[in-house]
Amino acid sequence: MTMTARISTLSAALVLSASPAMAATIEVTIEKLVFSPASVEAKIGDTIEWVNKDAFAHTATVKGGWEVTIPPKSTGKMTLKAAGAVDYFCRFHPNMKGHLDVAQ
Ligand SMILES: [Cu+2]
Repeated sequence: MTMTARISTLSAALVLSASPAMAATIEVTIEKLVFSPASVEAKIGDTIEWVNKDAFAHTATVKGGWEVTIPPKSTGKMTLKAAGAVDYFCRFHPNMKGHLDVAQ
């Protein structure tokens, strides 16, 4: 690929990511009691999909906020509706911690 082509591909990607219509689904894997990646950058309208590879249930729980249950060998989803930084944990395994940075 030429340098010019690389630059135009990059700028096209930046334009697309700036568009509110381009909502993404961001996968967070849970394996052996760990959220991975532990920290995620997302935008309002994006969906977080937790994929639980463990044989027992987990949750993504925000103190005083929302909670998503993720059954064993299954998935749980949530669409982000508010901007800001959010710390979450698993209700059953409080040492499991995750973080979302949600941009406007
Ligand atoms: Cu758990």
